Amino acid sequence: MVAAVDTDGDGFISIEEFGAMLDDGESDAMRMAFEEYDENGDEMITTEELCRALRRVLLDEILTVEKCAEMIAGVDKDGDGVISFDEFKAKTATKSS
Ligand SMILES: [Ca+2]
Ligand SMILES: [Ca+2]
Repeated sequence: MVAAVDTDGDGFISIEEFGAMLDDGESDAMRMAFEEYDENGDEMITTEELCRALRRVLLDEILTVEKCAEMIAGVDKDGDGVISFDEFKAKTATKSS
């Protein structure tokens, strides 16, 4: 455990190393959440993928593609019409703080 976290090999876990370990745990959880939405694993969440995932979770059959596109647009910082992991991460981080 110590060896795995102790990146500079001095036998002690520094605050920086400890922080890096926590960060990894956090992005793992986010990665898993992201993969829930990203069905084909291409690192992008499309409107269709978001729609399908939300219908699965909310059991909301009347959730429209337009509504999903709106949600995508709210997260989609670079405007390419899909949500990348970075955009997803940024959105999740804002929400939890
Ligand atoms: Ca995808
Ligand atoms: Ca984007």
